[in-house]
This record gives sequence, C-alpha cells and structure tokens, in this order.
Amino acid sequence: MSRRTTMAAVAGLLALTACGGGGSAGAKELTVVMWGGDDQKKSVAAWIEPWAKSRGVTVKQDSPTDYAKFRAQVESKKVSWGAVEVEPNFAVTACKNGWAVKLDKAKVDTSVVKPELVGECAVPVLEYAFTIAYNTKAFTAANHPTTWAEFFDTTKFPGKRGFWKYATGAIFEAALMADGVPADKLYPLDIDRAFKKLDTIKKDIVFYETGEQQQQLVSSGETPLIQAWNGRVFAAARDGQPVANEWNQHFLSYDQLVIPAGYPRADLAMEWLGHFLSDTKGQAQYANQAAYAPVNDKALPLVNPAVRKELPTDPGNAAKRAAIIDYTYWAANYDKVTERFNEWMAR
Ligand code: ABU
Repeated sequence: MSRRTTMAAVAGLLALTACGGGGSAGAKELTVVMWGGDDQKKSVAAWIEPWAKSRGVTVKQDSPTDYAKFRAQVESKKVSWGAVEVEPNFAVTACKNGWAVKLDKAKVDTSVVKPELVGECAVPVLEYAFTIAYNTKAFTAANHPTTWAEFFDTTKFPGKRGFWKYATGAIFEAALMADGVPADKLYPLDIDRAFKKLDTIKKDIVFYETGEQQQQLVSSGETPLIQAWNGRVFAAARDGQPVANEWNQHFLSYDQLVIPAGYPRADLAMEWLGHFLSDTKGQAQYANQAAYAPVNDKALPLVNPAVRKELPTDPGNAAKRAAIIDYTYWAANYDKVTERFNEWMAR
C-alpha cells in the first residue's frame, strides 16, 4: 500500500513528531490534507475557513495526500492529520484495516449526497474526470486526439504523453480502451493486455506526481497530451495557459474525506465532515473556481452556468463518458497492480 517511499513516510513522521506529533485533544485546530497546489488553496478557502472562523478553529494544512504517511501515523499512534482527501479504494482499505474512523451518522447526514459515493468511513468531497487534455498550441480544437486509441497513436499525434504515476490514475483503463476493449467490458481489468499496449508508447510517456506538475507539463507543451484531472486543466486555461479538456471517453471519478484513526480531535473533524456535506454555498464557491462537481446537488444551481458546462456531471459531458472508475476493483487489486506498475516504470 505504499504511495511514496518508506523513507519519505518515516522522515515526515519524524518531522511531525518533532513538532508535537498529534497535538492535544483540547486545542481547537484541525489539520486537513489534500492533493496540494492552487486547488488545495481554493478548497480550504471555500470549504473550511468560513466554518473554522465561526467555530474558532485554527486550520492547518499538509499536502499532498500520502497513503504511506497516513498509515505510518496511525500505526505509530502519532496522528497529526485530521481530515484527508483520498481515493475511494484507499478509503475502503483504511476502513477495513481500522486506519480510519467510522462515520458518526449522528454528526454526518449522508442522505444529502448520492449513497454510492459514501463509505463506512468516508464522505465524498468532489466528483472529477480523467480527461484527454491537450496543449492548444500543439494541437487544434479540430485536430487533437478525441479517443484513447488516438491518444496512443504517436504517428498521427506526435509528442510526449503524460500519465499520473499511480495505478488508480486511469492509465490501465485508457490503455485497454486504446487496445479496443469496449468501455462496458473494462472490469475486471486485463492488466497483461494493458501493459502490452502501454509498452507500445512507453518511450513517449512522462509520469507526473502532482496536479501542479500535470498543469506545468501540458501548459509548457513539454507534454502536449496528458491524461488529466479536468479541474486542473480548467484552472490552467482560466489562468491563460494554452490547454483544453477533451471530454470524449473521459472516466468519471470522485474523491472522499476520511479521518485517520487515533486523531486526537476526531470529533472536530467529524463535525466538519457533517458541515461540509450540507454546505452548498462552500461547495458552489469551490466548483466555480475548480470545475469539479459538488457532491450535494443543491449546490448546483449556485454554480455559474458557464462553469456548470465544465463539470463532469454536466449532461453534455456525461454523454461523452467512457466509464466510471470501479473502486471496488481497485480496493481489491491496488497493491498487486501497483507492484507490477512500479516494476514496469522502473524497467
Ligand atoms: N484527485 C484529483 C482531484 C482534485 C485535485 O485536483 O487535486
């Protein structure tokens, strides 16, 4: 289940311990952990700060999410992370292993969001898409890859391709579709077949680690094609960068929030989770800036109509969807596929 090196986890843990580790249960502070960069600033400003101000809570932050660090904190009982944005497969694994706190339904009303997005230990925080993103100086709106088969076609569309360096980044789903697997037959993933397809473009792949790197690679043109998180591309385009999302054959995904077991202020974190789900104003404010879909549908009318068209849940975009990422599959297969993927990347 390692997501960064063990060394990094240990170093982080030592640093946290040195500066007070889990802190005291009495202090009114909450540490939130997300995927970092400008997107995290928008999240904290929209979702957390108004609530924190009204409750007299000091918000602390760390980034990016790191599953090895999460687990190391829980197992060492030095937990300083309070609410962590994670992928749903990790939420399932963390809940099953006792690394995350079960939701307190007295404090968290999950009836305001889609039931399929809620876990025993997790609430949904946003819906997003893995899109084909392209640099608009390298490719035009009329002539860029619109399918994963074209994304893998380096003769027709020359240049480097960017993928997230984690197995759950939809790289295997994209490779299988590029190889002709119908979208409704993707799961369980044929990983051998996916690797064979990935071998065909391996020399043209650039792996990125963070959302910010993703934006830099495609904006600079260094990697003119990238499998991207739609909101990071939206934000870069809004900042004047020459980038665009292609919605055809996108994969729908979502992130969740969990509370690491042993966090001294778990009650406060749980209170915020409950507040967040009903906070339509905060969710809309974030959606307007990030173009990720709010999880409470009542927030949608508060989103600017032009931005609503950029959300993965917009009916026009949804009609172009290839598939929804199957996190039940990923919860069961993440470790063994990750091991193979890491070996393949290192070869
Ligand atoms: N997990 C990707 C969506 C959120 C982000 O852009 O950081």
